[in-house]
Amino acid sequence: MPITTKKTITRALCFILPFAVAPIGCSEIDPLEQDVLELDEEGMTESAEQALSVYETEPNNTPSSAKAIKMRDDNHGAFPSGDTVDYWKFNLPARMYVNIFLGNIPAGSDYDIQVFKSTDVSSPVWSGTKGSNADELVVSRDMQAGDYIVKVYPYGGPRGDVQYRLRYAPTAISRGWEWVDVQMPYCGGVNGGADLLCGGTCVRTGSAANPLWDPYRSDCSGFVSWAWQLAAPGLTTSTLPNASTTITGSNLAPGDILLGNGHVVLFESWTDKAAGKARILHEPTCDTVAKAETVTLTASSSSSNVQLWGANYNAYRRNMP
Ligand SMILES: [Ca+2]
Ligand SMILES: [Ca+2]
Repeated sequence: MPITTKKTITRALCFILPFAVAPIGCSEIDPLEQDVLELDEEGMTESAEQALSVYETEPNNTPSSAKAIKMRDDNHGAFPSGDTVDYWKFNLPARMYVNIFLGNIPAGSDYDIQVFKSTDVSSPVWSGTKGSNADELVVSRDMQAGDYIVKVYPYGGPRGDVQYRLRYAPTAISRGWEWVDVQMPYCGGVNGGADLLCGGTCVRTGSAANPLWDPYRSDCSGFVSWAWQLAAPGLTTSTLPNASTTITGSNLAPGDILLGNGHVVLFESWTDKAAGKARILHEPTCDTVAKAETVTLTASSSSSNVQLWGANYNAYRRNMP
C-alpha cells in the first residue's frame, strides 16, 4: 500500500507516540514505558499531523531488501502464509538515545524484534523477545551513528490479517513532542513554583501536570533539559553549553539544539535540507505553550553559527557519557 496521511490516527489513542504516552485504558503500552501521561485531544491532532502510516512492501525477507523507515512514522507489516520475516532499516546521523517500539501484535501471536548494525547482521544490538503478544519496547538506548537493520519475525502464531506496528524515534524528540502535544505552558519555574521570568506562579493543570515534568522549569532551557534527560529543574541558556559541544550547522541532527539570542530550541529534523527548512520544537516565551514550528535556517559546514529568525544562534549536540 502507498504511504497515506495519518487521518485515521484518532481511531485509537494507542496509536500515537507509543513511547511517549500511555493513555488510560490502553493495553498496548509496555510497562517499561517511562513517560506515562495522558494526551488531550488538541495534542492528538497536532501529533497526527506529524506522523505517517507506512506499509511494508514484500518481499522484504533479507537485509538488502529492507524498507527504510523515518523517525516517528508508524510502519505496518503482517505475516501471511509463507512469510517468516520482515526487514526494515533506518539511519542515525549521530550517536544518540533512541526509543524503538513494536506493537499491535495480535492476540495469540508472539512477534519478536532484533536490531542490528548494518555492518553486522549476525549480532543484534538490541533484541525484544517478550512472550505472547506483549509489546516490545526499548527506551533511551544509547546507539552509535550509522545504518541499522530491524528484523521483525513471528516467534509463533503468524497472522496475515493483522498489521503490527513498528516505530522508532530519538528519545529527545519523543520527549520534546510530549510537551508539544500537551501544550505545556511556558513558565520560568517548576510546577507550583515562582515564575521568575513572567511573574506569578507556575500552574500546570490537566494533561500538562505530570509527576515526571513537574520538577522541570517549562521555559526554553527547561524544555531542552527535559528532552535531554538532564537533572531537574534543568540547565539554563547560560549553562546548557556545559552539557554539550558545538557542531557545524550543516551537521544538525534530531535532538541537537540551537542556542542564542537568549533563547534555545530543539532541532527536530530537516524537512528540506537543501532549502534550509527545518522543524524545531521549543517553549517560545511568556503566555505561550510548547510548539513545533517549521523555520528556515542558514547553516554552514564550517561553523556552528546558524541564522534563525534573523538572529545568531549556535548549534550544539548533547554530550554523551
Ligand atoms: Ca510481511
Ligand atoms: Ca516478509
